[in-house]
Amino acid sequence: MSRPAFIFLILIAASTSKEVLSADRPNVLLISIDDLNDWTGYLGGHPQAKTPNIDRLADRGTLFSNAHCQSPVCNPSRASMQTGRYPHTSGIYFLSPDLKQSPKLQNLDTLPERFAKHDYQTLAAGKIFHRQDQRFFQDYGGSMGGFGPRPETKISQPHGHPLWDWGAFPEQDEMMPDYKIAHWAVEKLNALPEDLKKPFFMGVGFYRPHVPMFAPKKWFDLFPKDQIKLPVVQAKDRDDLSDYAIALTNEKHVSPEHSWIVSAGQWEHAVQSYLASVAFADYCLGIVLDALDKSPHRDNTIIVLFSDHGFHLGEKQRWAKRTIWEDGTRVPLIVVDKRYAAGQITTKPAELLDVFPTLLELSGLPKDELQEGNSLVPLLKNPTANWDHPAISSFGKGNFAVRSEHFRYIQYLDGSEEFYDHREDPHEWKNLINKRAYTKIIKQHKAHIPLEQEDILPGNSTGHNAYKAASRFLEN
Ligand SMILES: [Ca+2]
Ligand SMILES: [Ca+2]
Repeated sequence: MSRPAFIFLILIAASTSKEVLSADRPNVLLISIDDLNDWTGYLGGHPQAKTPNIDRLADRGTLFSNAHCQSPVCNPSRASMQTGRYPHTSGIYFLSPDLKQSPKLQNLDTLPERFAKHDYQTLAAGKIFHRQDQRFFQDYGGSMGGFGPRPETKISQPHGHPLWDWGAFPEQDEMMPDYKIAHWAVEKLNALPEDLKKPFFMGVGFYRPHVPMFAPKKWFDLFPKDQIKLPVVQAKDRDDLSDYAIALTNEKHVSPEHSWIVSAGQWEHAVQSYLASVAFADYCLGIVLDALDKSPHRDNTIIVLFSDHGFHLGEKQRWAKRTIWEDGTRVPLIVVDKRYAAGQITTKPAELLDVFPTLLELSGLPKDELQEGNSLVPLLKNPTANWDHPAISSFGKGNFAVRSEHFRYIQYLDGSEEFYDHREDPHEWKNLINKRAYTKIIKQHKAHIPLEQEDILPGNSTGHNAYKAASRFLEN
């Protein structure tokens, strides 16, 4: 063959293979549920949780039952996940500043922007980022009202932050932003032709169970108040914590104090409201999954479901997020990809940070060596594969948790430490830091605390305030 003819054939082959690759690329459906802890069917965080749609998604893919956020509040968790950088790399540890204010993040692609660069159509509605999602998606359908309508007077907590309330409200599902977000996704899925010119990357971000824990009454009726099981709390659990740790996790926050919730007779009602809010968000998820299943894209769409952090409902005698204990960091994480076995559960530690490199690999996009997470594809292939990557979470510079398959190590800025053995202490009641039998394994965990930690970028947030308030327990 003459040389020009040979080159011509190569060019034809190259352009053809590029087209085939592009058409063959899987779609991505990224679903976020805000502030959802482990109160789901498979994770078993609460015995009464009703999440049939999260469960059916897990049945279709791989559930990461030991997955953790990198920060137990929305903004840093989502900024980290969407850029593939830890909070201690970006300096974004708290609810402010915005990710574009970090010199380390401002020039990076976010996850949807990376997909757009590789010829994906990107679209979303609701909350995927902490705010202003329209910056990152080609087509953003809006927040649809975000945290939703509120009654004229608060239902359950007369004082405090306006978002901190719970109870049956409003009357109809149709009035809820999450319902509208689900139906936005249905319309978009129905409008996508069978023969896509570009694969899609769709984000669907639900706002419940984030406060206000409101949902229509029928969702409350699933959990009669007189039958509510309360989280188990050990009275002297906090006696083995340092003053710094107690102050960091309990002061200067907008959530009510546990003692108030109990004395006001609101504990059962608040747990009921969270369960109802979770069940409602799960219902909205089901609306989207049904539409995908009826579409021609069912078998060529990777689905990732996650929550941005955990949530306390009385455990450790506190409420809401902002802790690096199990209740604060454990999140649902499910990856569905038809090329791997269905119904798998892996107990290996996973990080939300791993989603970015995982989706690059599953979609056949170029690997990004600067990503700080690890592709989870080896665990999709083999859920019991050797896995030497513990999950790292932080709440401000100097406050870190390292979660391995069986243990959690915590180190605070005051030098205090905690160590828990999840095989015998799932509630993290018994701090084993001084137990000689654990000395070696504690040292191995401690070695994962990052040596270099970016300073906290300035901002005004509950996290900044709590971090500052707790500093009175530091020496000097
Ligand atoms: Ca959140
Ligand atoms: Ca304890």
